[in-house]
Parts: sequence; C-alpha cells; structure tokens
Amino acid sequence: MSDINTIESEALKAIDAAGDLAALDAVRVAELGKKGRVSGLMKTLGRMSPEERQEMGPKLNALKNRVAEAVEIRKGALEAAALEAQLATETLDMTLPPRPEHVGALHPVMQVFEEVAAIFGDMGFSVAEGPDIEDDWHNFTALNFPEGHPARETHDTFFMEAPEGGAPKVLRTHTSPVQIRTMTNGKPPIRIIAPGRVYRNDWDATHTPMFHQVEGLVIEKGIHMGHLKGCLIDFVKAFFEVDDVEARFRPHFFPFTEPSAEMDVKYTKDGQTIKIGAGDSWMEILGSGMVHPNVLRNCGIDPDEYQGFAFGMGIDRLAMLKYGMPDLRPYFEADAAWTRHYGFKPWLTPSVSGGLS
Ligand code: 2NM
Repeated sequence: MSDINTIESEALKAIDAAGDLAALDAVRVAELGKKGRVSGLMKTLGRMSPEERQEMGPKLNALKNRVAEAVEIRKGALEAAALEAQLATETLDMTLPPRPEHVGALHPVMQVFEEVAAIFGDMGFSVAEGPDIEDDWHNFTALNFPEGHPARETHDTFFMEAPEGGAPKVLRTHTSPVQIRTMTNGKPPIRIIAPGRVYRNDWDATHTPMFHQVEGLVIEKGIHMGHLKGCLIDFVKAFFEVDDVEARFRPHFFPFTEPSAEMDVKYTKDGQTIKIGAGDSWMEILGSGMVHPNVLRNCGIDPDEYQGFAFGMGIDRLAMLKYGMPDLRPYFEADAAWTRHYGFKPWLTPSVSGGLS
C-alpha cells in the first residue's frame, strides 16, 4: 500500500517537473514503460493469492490510470506552451508593405470581366457559367446551326477525339452553350451574362486559339429590338466612361438570332490612342440580335409567349481598346513585367457607382 502511495506521489511530482516533451516522455517510460515502476508493481499481481489480487488489482489499475492521465494532461500543457513559443517567434507584421518584386497585378482581361459584370449587374443581370468542353448539341444544334451547315466550319472548331460510335465533343467556340443550358434548365424571365474562355483554331497577330467572350441573354414577355439597343448603348457608355456615344446597328447574320445586328460606334484616333464615342470612323464592337424562335423552342420556351435578345463581344479586344494595348500576343505570355505594367490592383473592385477603372 505504501508502495502505491509513494510511487504515485513521486510520479506526479516528476510529471509536474518535466520541463519539455522529451523529459515528460522519460518520466512516462520510467513509470509506465515495460520496465517502469508501475508496470513492475502490476507484475506482482501474478504472484498474489486470489484474495490479495482481488484487493490489489483495482488499486494498481487505478494507480496506472491516474499516472497515465497526469502524463496526458502535462503533455497537452507542454504542447500548447511549445506552440505559443513558436508563434511568438514567428509573428508576421501584416502592416509591412509587400516586397515590390512580389506585388501581383490583375490581368487586364480579368479587370474587364469585372467591369462588364459590374455594369450588367447594375442592370439586374447575374453571371452564369458552363463547361469549356461541350457537346455538339449545346455548341451548335440547339443554336440553330443546321446539321452539316458551313456555319459550323466557319467557327474553326477544335474537335475532341470521338468515343467509339459516339459524336466528338468540342472546345466551345462561343459561350452561347451557357445560354442554352440556362434556358433549358430554368424558366423565364432570364437576365444573364456568360463570361468565359472560348476556343477557335486561328492563330495570327490579331487572333489567339483561346480568347475571352462575354455573351448576354434577356428572355421576358414583350422584349423587342428597342430593349436590345437601349441596353447595349447604356453598356457602351458605362464601359468606355463617356456621356454620349454615337452608335449604329448594322444588319448581319447569325444562325441563332433573327434579326441580327452588329453594333458600330464612332471613334477618333489621337496618335496611338483611340477615343470611343464620337469621331468620323465607325468601329464594330459587338454582335447582337433577337433570339431565333427555333432556339427558344429547342430550349423548351414557347416563342409565342416569350421573346428575348442576346449579344456577344470579345473581351480581349475590349481590353485592347479601353486600355490601349495594341498587341494581343503578350496577353497570354504570362509575363509578370507586362501585367505589372498594364495590370490592375486586385483589391480595387470595379463598381458603377464607385468608379470602374
Ligand atoms: C452573339 C451575337 C448574337 C447569342 C445568342 C444566344 C442564344 F443562346 F440566346 F441564342 N446566345 N448568344 C448571340 C447573339 C451571340 O455573339 C457575337
């Protein structure tokens, strides 16, 4: 009995005195290890008479448990203290300015995405997204491209390898499949923009095989060309941050809209800088039109009940125009010096009321 009390008080004292995890582990081994004192006492149970064992068994077990528990509690305290000490030596001063060579900048394309989303967000549009790898239905058929029609070839489509007996998937050539998915899976009224990457097999000074688009779609009762024109003129004024813009809508052809129109805006050139809004030359800036009844039907919408307009524009080109970056190639060279030169502070979110750029 006195053994138990002595061992316990000595063990608890040693556990308390252990100054670090290594010292604590040494105490644990000395008491609870195979050759430890507590384990030694446990072994004496085998030599006891059944009556003695019945009395001593629970007492020794309780001793072992109390010592083990004390080790665990001390271990927790030592670990917490070690972490505190580490944190105290590893503090970071978050108020220090970043080292200049590590300052990042938002890519102009991302800045323009944010600006376009802010403008249309202000008009009640929300942002929709979809997959980059699409099937023939969403990229072409549902959009009223007839089977085998040459229009499918004009898109310079990247076709994926076809599975056994199946149709090949494609890298989407426009973000319109997002509109198809939105119309198919939802119900009007619809007011969305679909920003994203698109792919066409074209590679020269003004074309890259991957580029960025924003398309938009409005489906409501009684929508007409007047809504389309008003919406897009408001957009161009807000985007180029000018009070007035002279614009014209020139008839065009897209399989997915009828009628279709390209929007031109007047501009002037002052040396290398292009000023949008007024001047003596026209510049094509986006495509648009009233959603074709066949497209609405393909998505389960009754064209006698609902009408809509849609539009699409190239973001890379908008960025070129607004921020005067004449060469498209550096856009995709991931050169940090270029993004630092043309890039934007990532923490300044564009908003229509607080300023776009
Ligand atoms: C454009 C131009 C005109 C367009 C049409 C549709 C849909 F899905 F509603 F039919 N989405 N996007 C559209 C219309 C896109 O890009 C130059």
